[in-house]
Amino acid sequence: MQAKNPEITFLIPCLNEEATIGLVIRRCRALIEQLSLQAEILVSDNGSNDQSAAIAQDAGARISHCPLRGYGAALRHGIAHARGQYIIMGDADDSYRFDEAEPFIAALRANADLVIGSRLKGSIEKGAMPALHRYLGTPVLTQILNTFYGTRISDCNCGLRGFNTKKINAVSFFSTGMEFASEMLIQAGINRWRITELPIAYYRDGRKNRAHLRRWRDGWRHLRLIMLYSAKHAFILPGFFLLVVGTAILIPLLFRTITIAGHTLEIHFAILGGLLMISGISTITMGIAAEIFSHVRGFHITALGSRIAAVFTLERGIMVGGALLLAGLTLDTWILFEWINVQFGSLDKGVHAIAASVLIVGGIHVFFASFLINLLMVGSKTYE
Ligand SMILES: Nc1nc2c(ncn2[C@@H]2O[C@H](COP(=O)(O)OP(=O)(O)O)[C@@H](O)[C@H]2O)c(=O)[nH]1
Ligand SMILES: [Mg+2]
Repeated sequence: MQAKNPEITFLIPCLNEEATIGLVIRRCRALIEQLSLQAEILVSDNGSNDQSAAIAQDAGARISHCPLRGYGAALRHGIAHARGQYIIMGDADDSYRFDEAEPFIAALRANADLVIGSRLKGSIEKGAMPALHRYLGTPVLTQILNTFYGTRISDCNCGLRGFNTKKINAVSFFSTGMEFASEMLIQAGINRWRITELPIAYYRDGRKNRAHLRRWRDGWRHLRLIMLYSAKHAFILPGFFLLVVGTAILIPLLFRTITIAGHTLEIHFAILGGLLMISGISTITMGIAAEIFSHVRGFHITALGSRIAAVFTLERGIMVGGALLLAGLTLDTWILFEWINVQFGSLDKGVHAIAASVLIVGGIHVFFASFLINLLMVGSKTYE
């Protein structure tokens, strides 16, 4: 059954699935026979303490033992040990049917880098997927992934996938849990893989014990990974948003009194606007630091990160910080002269003083942040 130079590796991550693993392997074998495939069946066993490994072996699979816990760890281990030119992966709980995977093979042969199933565009057996996952969790995570990484899929958590072994081995992954499912799509998006989506049928799993997935913990792990890979969406865009909103509040107040529905906006709004501007500046600099860190460590290279790394130097950072500081001090000096003009009497320049403070504090922040960013670049090609 196990071909020497397989075209396809059927990869099954498995942790205590003795109720179903045999059946899942038989489905692979049925497809292999039906299509006369040169294939191997590889079970990446994650330290099962039931009969899973023995059953898998008897059913004709090759077993590789993954020492590290977690769905991602099991899959990465399996990918590293796969001999096939293409890999088709699916759960050991019989919720995906390998014997329906022929279109996956066709798509891989037609040069797709990644083929992913869609349960939402296909069919879902009653009771197979909780409503919360189907109508909220999966669509929301999918939408975020599509927006951040330019993919165009409909079911980011689908566990029936196929990929080109060379392509997947050319990128490095670090996640060990369920969030590996997202990391693969993030890499596919960043590296512009050719992705094919196929509607599939999803079935109730055949196991008696409860699912490994823990919805809130795992949902959060997906989300934080999606943020981690995109400094643009996690820092830079929110930072600009804060800066723009803060500016839109503070600047008009410098020039005139603003009245909304008979209420005059007092200095409190200027304070809010100013503080939003400072948090915007600080969030943007964190984003620049994150992009540069990711870039120089080769964690992930984005077009924006490359551009920032090419433009940023410590001296430029110092100049921007210094310019802000100088502008703030100039404005404060002007306020001081105005105060002298009224013989240190009462002066209605509170909003201007806030604007001056924003420039000074923002300048100090940029100044010191530049040294930190510079430190992150030490040892990289872009460091001068
Ligand atoms: N969660 C989890 N799943 C693992 C692990 N190792 C292997 N698996 C397998 O990964 C697959 C997916 O797990 P499952 O609980 O069905 O997740 P769900 O389908 O997303 O609810 C199953 O075949 C598990 O046996 C592990 O350490 N943790
Ligand atoms: Mg499952």
